[in-house]
Amino acid sequence: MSKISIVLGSKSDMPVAEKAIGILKKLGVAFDIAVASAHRTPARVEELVKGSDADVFIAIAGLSAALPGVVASFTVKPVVGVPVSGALNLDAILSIVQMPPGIPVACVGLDRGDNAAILASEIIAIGDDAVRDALMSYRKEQADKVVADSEKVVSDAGC
Ligand code: RP5
Repeated sequence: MSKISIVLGSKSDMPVAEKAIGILKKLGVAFDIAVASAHRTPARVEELVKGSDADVFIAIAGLSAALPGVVASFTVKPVVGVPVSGALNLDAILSIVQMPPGIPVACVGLDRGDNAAILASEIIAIGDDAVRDALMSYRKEQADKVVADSEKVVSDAGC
């Protein structure tokens, strides 16, 4: 059973999805992944979302990024949208951020598949101690790296 379902608007969004996959594997959160376009295969999006046993969706899309909103239209489970960079960048960001009232989606930064996976895992962690512990360990790992980086900077500067 998947806790998180990742939906990509196109196979070309895979580099962003890889960031999410890396985090979910690190945290030990079960996930599934599929390509389903809001514009090219709307019926497939509906089928995937309505048939999913996941608790949270991550929807990754670029350009006129309707996918997160369309996923949200078929479920009351949380949806985290990831805008994918392209020629303009603001197009995808605004398409996700500016959802009309009533059907919200969360939006992380441009290409931030990693943050989408962390946010989705934090939602799962509300009712899952193992995921909460994995998130706490990851936070500590990041803090330890900052301290180690600082020590290296000081050492390299010869102070
Ligand atoms: C969006 O259009 C996809 O999410 C992708 O980011 C973008 C380009 O898609 P392809 O033409 O590469 O399939 O729907």
